[in-house]
Amino acid sequence: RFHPDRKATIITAPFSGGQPKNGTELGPKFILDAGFKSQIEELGWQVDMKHPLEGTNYEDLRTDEKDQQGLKNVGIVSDCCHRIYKSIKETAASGRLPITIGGDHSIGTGTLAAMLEHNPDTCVLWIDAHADINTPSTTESGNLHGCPVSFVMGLDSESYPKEYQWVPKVLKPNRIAYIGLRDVDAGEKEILRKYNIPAFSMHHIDKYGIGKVFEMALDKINPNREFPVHMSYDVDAIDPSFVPATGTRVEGGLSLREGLYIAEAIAESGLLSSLDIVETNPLLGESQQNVLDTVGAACAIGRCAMGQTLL
Ligand code: HAR
Ligand code: MN
Ligand code: MN
Ligand code: MN
Repeated sequence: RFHPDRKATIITAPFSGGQPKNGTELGPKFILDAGFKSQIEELGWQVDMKHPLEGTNYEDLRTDEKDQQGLKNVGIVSDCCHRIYKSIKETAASGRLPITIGGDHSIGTGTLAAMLEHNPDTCVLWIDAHADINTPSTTESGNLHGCPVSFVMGLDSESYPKEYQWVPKVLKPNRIAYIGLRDVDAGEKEILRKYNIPAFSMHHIDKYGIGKVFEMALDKINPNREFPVHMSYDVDAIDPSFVPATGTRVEGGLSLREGLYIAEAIAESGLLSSLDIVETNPLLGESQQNVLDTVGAACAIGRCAMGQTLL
């Protein structure tokens, strides 16, 4: 069991430069205002905080323009990821469990890079409606929150912009598994097939049930249950009826219980070594209740992953 001494650090990543909608940068504030830190403390964790993006003004710099390569906001995304990366590396080196609160999923490049450098045995559970494994050559949108996995895997690396040169290519395709997929681009499907990356879609969850799918995913990347697990949790994995305030809603997602089960199961495994909770966008709810539901789900994911339902 990793982190028996129960020390964690909440790392805020108020960032929206990996996608085009205002508001994702407000995720950390809403989640913290909902009492997230004390909720984790009540579970017996000693919790401190880091704000590696303090003093930046990325929101003013974000544009909808694509560069010559078809990518948007490469400079600010790379800079943001580098700050997150350094902060998480320090946190992990000090023996604490990093909980990174986004912000859009482009920050995943920073968290994956840090955790895999910290411990190259780390394996990754990516919980998402999307695979986020586009490369600069395959992305249609140019939104970098659709690309964080590919950079750390070094896919298509001759196409990387110079700003991304710092990223260590540390993730092997047999060390990541997906759960919750239902909106995967054609180019991404090709990558998943080519590298034989374990990917469990909503179809698999209907077919086998979430309990079985969770075990199947770990069997692929961590068969002896010996390696630490980084869980990167995009709240859009959960159905938009429960999690409406997020930027890329896709119908037919996880029930709230299935979504929380995944977090509970990783807690039960004792293997969690770091956690991202991303893509909460408090400006996108159609009502105050929509925002409360989404922020509430984000907090619940965190509490479950940190052991709330363990008896
Ligand atoms: N695949 C699409 C793209 O590359 C959309 C993926 C991004 N959406 C997310 N990430 N919320 O999980 O643009
Ligand atoms: Mn392009
Ligand atoms: Mn995502
Ligand atoms: Mn997503």
